[in-house]
Amino acid sequence: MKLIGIPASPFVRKVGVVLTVKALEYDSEVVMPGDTSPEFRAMSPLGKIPVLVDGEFYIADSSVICEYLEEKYPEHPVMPEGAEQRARARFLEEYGDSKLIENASIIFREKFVNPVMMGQDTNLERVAEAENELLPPLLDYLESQVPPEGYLFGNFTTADISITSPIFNAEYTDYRVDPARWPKFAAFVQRVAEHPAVIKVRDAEQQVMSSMASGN
Ligand SMILES: N[C@@H](CCC(=O)N[C@@H](CS)C(=O)NCC(=O)O)C(=O)O
Repeated sequence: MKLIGIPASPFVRKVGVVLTVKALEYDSEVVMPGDTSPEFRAMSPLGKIPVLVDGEFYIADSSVICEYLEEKYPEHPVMPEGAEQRARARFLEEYGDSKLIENASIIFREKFVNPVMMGQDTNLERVAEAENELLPPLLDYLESQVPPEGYLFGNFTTADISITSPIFNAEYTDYRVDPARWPKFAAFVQRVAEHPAVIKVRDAEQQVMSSMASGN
């Protein structure tokens, strides 16, 4: 299998973690978001990463990919049991993939991508807005959803990585979820970060990001 995209994308990381939890071997191919090559566009008509290639088959969109993986490779499930829990897991996945990424990525872009990778200025007002106004209500909601111990639904699921992956991007900077204000969610982020699949995927991501920073 091949996972296409830049590993620091929260969506690519999410799929990498699901593949790893399922013990599925895959190669990574670094493709930047918005790549215009006809080969990439043929696989990803919306121009977005990630794309998964599985033999002759390919498909884009992290949620679609994770659902495909769950159906095709049901061993080591990444969805909870039961219609209600599964619906709740999908909702939390969507919450992470939409509002949380939209706002956490402001910090990642302004304090990491722009200054470190692009040599551009950081918009400090935008960072302050994200940290003080946009993210707190989202973190309040997540604080109300995560358990004091363990994962969202017992076993580790796609929802667990979906609601933390955007935070891992913000953590490329000095940003951390404030444990004084959101103690349950801050501890949850830490627990997910310590899951063996997450450690493995983030270690590989670090290697790619370091070699990109050093130009190799
Ligand atoms: N719903 C998609 C969103 C993927 C997405 O937005 N990826 C970003 C990179 S993190 C991208 O490729 N953006 C390029 C663009 O929008 O042109 C998914 O879950 O895979």
